[in-house]
Amino acid sequence: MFDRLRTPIVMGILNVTPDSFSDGGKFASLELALEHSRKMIDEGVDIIDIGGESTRPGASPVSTEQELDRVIPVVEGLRKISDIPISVDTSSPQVITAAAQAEANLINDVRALRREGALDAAAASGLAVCLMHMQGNPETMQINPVYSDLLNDIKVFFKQRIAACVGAGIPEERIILDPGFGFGKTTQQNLRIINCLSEFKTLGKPLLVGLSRKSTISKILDGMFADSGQELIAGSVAGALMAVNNGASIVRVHDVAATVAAMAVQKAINTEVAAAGYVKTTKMNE
Ligand code: 9MG
Repeated sequence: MFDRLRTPIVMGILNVTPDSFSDGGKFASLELALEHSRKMIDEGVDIIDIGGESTRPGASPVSTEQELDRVIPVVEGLRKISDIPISVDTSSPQVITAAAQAEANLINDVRALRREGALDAAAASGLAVCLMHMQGNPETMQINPVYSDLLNDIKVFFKQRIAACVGAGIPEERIILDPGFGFGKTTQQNLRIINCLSEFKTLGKPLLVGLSRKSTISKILDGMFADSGQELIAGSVAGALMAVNNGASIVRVHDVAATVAAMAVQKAINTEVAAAGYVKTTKMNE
């Protein structure tokens, strides 16, 4: 799936929850979702991540029927108009199976295939999987998250989930890892994860990072601007660049055009350093 793609890969977010595309009935939501997909494709997105369950802190779970109803028509509709790689953001075995039938390419599971039946459904689907680390569940995860050793705890979790996937028949090369920025982590823990992504690179899998418009970014910017809409985008793009420079292969973003442009500049600078063969020096401003 990723062979034809440049790295780093920009994954565009397509939320099909009721709060994301305001009402208007099913057809209107499908049309709006496809319109937004076309926009992201025009802006240079590499893969579109479609999700029908809000996983924001405090969010309640949705039923399987609701999720199938929201997500699968959009996957089918998008596949009809484009061969863009499609990721489906789900933890549900039924949605995994239906997504594969609708010709999705990747299952992005914030619960790392821990829900009953998800591992077997993912293995049977033949799709690539993204295993995300989350401490707790979306309803409670931000209430005082505690780790004995943040990076090591996440690494141990990854090793266990990789072993479970391989045991269920998912080949190693179909596995992507995500440390779960914002999922049961404090602001400081989130920042540490971005600084220490190389710790997870030792597991030999592509890393996905999603920090777009998350509360850690808005907390950093809090109080600096009267209206922080544009600044939240700029802050998210800066975070994505840092993640890529520290080893992320895929960034999950809302703002595709801004991220693609920023990454083009980043690539030019990084390539010049590589081509000229000198060692970068960092000088702090005095
Ligand atoms: C669905 N979703 C929301 N945030 C996410 C993140 O950071 N990573 C992944 N893989 N999925 C996410």
